[in-house]
Amino acid sequence: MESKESLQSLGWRPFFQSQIELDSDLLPARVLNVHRGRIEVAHVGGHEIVEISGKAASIAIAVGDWVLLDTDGPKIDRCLERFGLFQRRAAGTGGEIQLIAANIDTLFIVTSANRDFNVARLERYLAIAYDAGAFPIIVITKADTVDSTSEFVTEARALSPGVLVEALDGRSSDEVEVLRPWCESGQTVALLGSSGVGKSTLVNTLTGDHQPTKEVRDDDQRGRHTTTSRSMHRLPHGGWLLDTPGMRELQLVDVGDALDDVFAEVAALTAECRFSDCSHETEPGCAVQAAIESGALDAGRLQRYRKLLSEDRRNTETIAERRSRDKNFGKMIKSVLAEKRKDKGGKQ
Ligand SMILES: Nc1nc2c(ncn2[C@@H]2O[C@H](COP(=O)(O)OP(=O)(O)OP(=O)(O)O)[C@@H](O)[C@H]2O)c(=O)[nH]1
Ligand SMILES: [Mg+2]
Repeated sequence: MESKESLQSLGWRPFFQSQIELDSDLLPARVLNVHRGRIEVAHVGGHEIVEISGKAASIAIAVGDWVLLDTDGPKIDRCLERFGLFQRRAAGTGGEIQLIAANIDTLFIVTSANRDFNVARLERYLAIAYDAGAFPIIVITKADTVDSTSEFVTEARALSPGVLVEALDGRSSDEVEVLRPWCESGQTVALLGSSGVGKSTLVNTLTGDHQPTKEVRDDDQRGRHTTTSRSMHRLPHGGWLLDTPGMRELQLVDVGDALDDVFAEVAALTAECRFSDCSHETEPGCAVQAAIESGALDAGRLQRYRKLLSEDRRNTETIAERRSRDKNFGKMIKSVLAEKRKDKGGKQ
């Protein structure tokens, strides 16, 4: 068991404080791990494992959440509202939403200075970060393997207004130093990026830990995912770093406005089109097409924006549809039961 914690070092905020009643004797605790039937938490008294039972069984809890504990038991009383959430849709046909991580301050979007570098993927990650209320930083690893990273950096900086970009050798403690201000006490950081880009290497350099990393295959510069356990790591400066395999399956689900934050210049042009429902294809007075013709906007960027919009719509619509289907199914069951009752009543 680790030593005592302070609320500040666990990432406590006025936002969470405001959700607690004045005379509450419940204990706020940060969720470090979620297992089947139990969670691992940290609070001012230390770390402990809490069984999920009774009414808590119906509460959806993610790594990074704040819960309130009833200290005799201990039992989970409730989960505090989050300022942000990473989620995904489960694989397969069920497609329900799975919670991946909550209350993440900063997202290191990791890519490497090689064939992994892909603007469409980075734009998608940026939208996910904005939607989850996390501040994104694009980290380009393996800077030591190329003569210059300036092209990668320039391309990455052009993806969203004011986005921070750092190119570095993830194995070098000196170079990783630029990321430390985001890892100070009370800060929670998560990583997102394809397999083999060097996420665990960064975690190891930041924490001094020795998580398994994998040699990437030489032929295509890609790796296969090595990291399988979900966890929050303690950073030496007091922050928390979350390295979970679930992060790599994130999709756009109802990110809505976050796409307009990433593609701010496209969204701004859209407002200037003659028709408010302009599809930016053949309509007259289309500001987006005019910008492409004048060279002010890259046609590829518009295409990628459209693709992400339709992916978001598809995923979001399906959820809405599923909800309405569930509702209708519920109604149908009710009416069948009512019919049955009527029948019974009639026979008596
Ligand atoms: N030269 C160089 N190699 C690096 C750098 N970062 C990571 N590597 C190497 O790249 C390989 C893959 O790194 P990992 O840290 O395992 O990658 P990962 O993103 O955690 O991969 P998964 O856990 O599979 O998702 C390892 O052999 C690392 O040593 C870097 O900045 N420079
Ligand atoms: Mg890894």
